[in-house]
Amino acid sequence: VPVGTQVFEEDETTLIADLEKGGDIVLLAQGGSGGFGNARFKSSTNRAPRRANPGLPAEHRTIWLRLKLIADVGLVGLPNAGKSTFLAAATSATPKIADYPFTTLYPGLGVVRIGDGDSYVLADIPGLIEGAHEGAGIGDRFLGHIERCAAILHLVDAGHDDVTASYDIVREELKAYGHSLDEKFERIALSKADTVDDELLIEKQKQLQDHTGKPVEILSAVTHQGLFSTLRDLGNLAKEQRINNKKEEPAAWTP
Ligand SMILES: Nc1nc2c(ncn2[C@@H]2O[C@H](COP(=O)(O)OP(=O)(O)OP(=O)(O)O)[C@@H](O)[C@H]2O)c(=O)[nH]1
Ligand SMILES: [Mg+2]
Repeated sequence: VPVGTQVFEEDETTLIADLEKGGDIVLLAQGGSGGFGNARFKSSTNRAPRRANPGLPAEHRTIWLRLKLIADVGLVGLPNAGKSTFLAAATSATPKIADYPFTTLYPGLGVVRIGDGDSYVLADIPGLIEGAHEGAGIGDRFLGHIERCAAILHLVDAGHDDVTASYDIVREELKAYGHSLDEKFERIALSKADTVDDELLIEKQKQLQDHTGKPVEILSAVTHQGLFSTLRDLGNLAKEQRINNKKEEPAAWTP
């Protein structure tokens, strides 16, 4: 199974195993024993034995496997915020990008390479809308993939009239989902900055900064404004977290 797979009992809630690192091994059901065929019972006095041994049955068990991607940084935002475009600009991933909501239907990953051979993994998930925790839109079913990220990059479309309202919708959904997603380190950026003129952009940046009390980056995946500094900051953060959690690097491992 891929790294990041969790194994649950048939009840879907009791966790049996959590395969977090490459090379983790767990035995879930003991295989049977093949038994012996009649040739095994052949001897000098009994050359055609009619005896055989049926062996032992294998263990049967129903389990659920749930995959949580292991990414360092997760991208969140409303549909059309430019998450997939950001992933495509930052990594060599080629997600589907289009000018309509819910272009992304499944999470996607990309590897961001920063200087000195360092790299980290960025995850793009489908957009969230108001009521996602109640199943609206694609719902919150992919938020599990963000649970293990060190940080969140929250993209707010700079073209929206009310950027603080757009921001709040996504924050509310993160909170409603639980699992401490709203307590994760969050980096905020106004995306698609090239579509708004500078004066208005600065005003929106100030609004969002005052509203959140956090710094707000100005970002354009098209002109690459703010791209590299954001990627570098997130990379440093991911590295710090990795050291804190003493998370082992996916070491050389072959199945
Ligand atoms: N001008 C400009 N357009 C952008 C930028 N980033 C994204 N877009 C456009 O915005 C639209 C939506 O971009 P996506 O990357 O598909 O948005 P998304 O957040 O992944 O959307 P969902 O997958 O639906 O949640 C596309 O038409 C992109 O070309 C940007 O920095 N500048
Ligand atoms: Mg997308």
